Amino acid sequence: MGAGAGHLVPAPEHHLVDSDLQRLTLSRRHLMGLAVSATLTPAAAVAAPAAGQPTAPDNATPPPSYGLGQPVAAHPYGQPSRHQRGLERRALKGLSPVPQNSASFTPLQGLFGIITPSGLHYERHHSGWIDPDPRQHHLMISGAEPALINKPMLFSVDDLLRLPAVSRMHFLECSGNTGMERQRAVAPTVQYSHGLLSCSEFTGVPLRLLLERCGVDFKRARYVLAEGADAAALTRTIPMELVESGEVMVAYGQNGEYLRPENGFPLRLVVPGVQGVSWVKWLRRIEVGEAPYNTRDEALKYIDLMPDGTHRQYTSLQEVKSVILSPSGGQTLGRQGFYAITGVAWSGRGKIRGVDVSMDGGRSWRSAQLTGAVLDKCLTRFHCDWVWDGNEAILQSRAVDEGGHVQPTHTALRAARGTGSIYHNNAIQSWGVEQSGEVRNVQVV
Ligand SMILES: Nc1nc2c(c(=O)[nH]1)N[C@H]1C(S)=C(S)[C@@H](COP(=O)(O)O)O[C@H]1N2
Ligand SMILES: [Mo]
Repeated sequence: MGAGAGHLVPAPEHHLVDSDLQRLTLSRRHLMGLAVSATLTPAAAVAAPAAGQPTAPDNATPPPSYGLGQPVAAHPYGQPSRHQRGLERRALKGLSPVPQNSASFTPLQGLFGIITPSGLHYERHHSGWIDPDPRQHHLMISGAEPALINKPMLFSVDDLLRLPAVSRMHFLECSGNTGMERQRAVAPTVQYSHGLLSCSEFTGVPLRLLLERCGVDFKRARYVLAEGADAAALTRTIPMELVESGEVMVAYGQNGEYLRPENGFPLRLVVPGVQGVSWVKWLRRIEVGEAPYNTRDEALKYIDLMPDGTHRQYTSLQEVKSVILSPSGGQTLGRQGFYAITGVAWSGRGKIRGVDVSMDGGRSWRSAQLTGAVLDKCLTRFHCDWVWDGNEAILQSRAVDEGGHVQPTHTALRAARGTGSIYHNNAIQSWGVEQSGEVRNVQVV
């Protein structure tokens, strides 16, 4: 399968395999046309032909259908096109010896806009995913001491569904995302470098509302402990200010339907802007207390070793960050000419103010266009036009949020945090474009 003129060849996992092509009973000419569009990667889709290039006859549109298509409800639950192959979450071999305590990555390089389809949301489980019966599942809200709460309560999922709901779009990022890239460029594709990142519309009940119903003493109870129903009994402390802001939500909905079991069905905590581990899945218990809980998941893990030998604990915000998704690692530029560089930016502190893009490894910058919605603690899509002259280039993006926080270089991040921690790497990502058109993960220091 050749690259169309001016087109990007996607990373290997997005090629149709030969046996797929053989099953298509079309003429070779149509096959060629299909093969290019059939990969359905954004890379192939967004790269416009070089200006003034006539459309190649090989890309001619196939004739329309003259017969009937498939009947309605052939798939009661719709599926992606059979031509969209390879757009899957993927696990890294060797990341963990146990697949129940591991992670799978979202294929960011293949997504449009800002929403992650639920079936492609990344996964991070500490003891495997479970699928609790929503008729049995409950959320218990109690106090570390009886005096902190007037009326401890047990909510069924039905109880929660009857309360006024809110729906909000937010990104969810594991604090270990890009952790492998702390020292040097490792991951071959953006799926593996940045794919512990997804974005959904979540629907649920603000936790503040539930705590108010329980008569929590907000003066004394300044912390909340959230616990999951999985065997890991994952527990995290959430500061009460976040709950009082109204942003923290007990969610049951994701992208218009119930949460997927992998993502916490029937209930999960949504803590916008905060690292993934605090978004407790299969949420079964909330306790209010006067002090942070210092649980296993916040004492032995999710701490950052600083250059002076101390640990940063309770680091929770996901700082301003961005990444170019196309062109990105593993893809190949087919020929010199026009490319629409595109990617996503996000900040746990609020909205994205702007994104700059560099084609020369950070020597000069151009401002990208923010396209689509610019929402609070949500992925924001950016685009920047580029005419590749066929020479080596290093593509970078640098986001700034509404508070003026700027995404750092690796050098700046190391100066501030040293090299001992793996969490919270929000450094500028570089993609090296070679003369051959191959795009590789490189690190610019
Ligand atoms: N109960 C429970 N909640 C959990 C986890 C878990 O293993 N168990 N993993 C956490 C971590 S580390 C992350 S990054 C997110 C991942 O959410 P996702 O699997 O929906 O992407 O869930 C968090 N909540
Ligand atoms: Mo995580």
